[in-house]
Amino acid sequence: MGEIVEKPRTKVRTKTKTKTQRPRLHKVILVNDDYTPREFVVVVLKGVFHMSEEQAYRVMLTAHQKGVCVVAVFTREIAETKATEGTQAGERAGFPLHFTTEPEE
Ligand code: TYC
Repeated sequence: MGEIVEKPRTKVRTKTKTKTQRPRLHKVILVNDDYTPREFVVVVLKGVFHMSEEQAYRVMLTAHQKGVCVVAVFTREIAETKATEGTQAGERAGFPLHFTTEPEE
């Protein structure tokens, strides 16, 4: 009588699985304009993005014909740095050359 019996308790454990997220990639986009010389665009693409003459020429021509061209994809930080480097190379030479970035879907 009056004996206290403790129920054995089942411990509920919440497992926390830590999944390593792959960083979202961002596109560097070359934007066409009417003033930057084609050869200058090619030089910048080769210098900043380490492209061959042929690759750089193709990307330049695509931007020239379509208005924009995806140059490469990187993590956000690197994409932004590369876009700034390309845009600044144009600025230094007095051209309105412009690169932007955009996150990939
Ligand atoms: N449209 C420029 C010209 O005719 C060449 C050019 C191509 C400029 C691509 C910018 O992103 C560009 N001189």
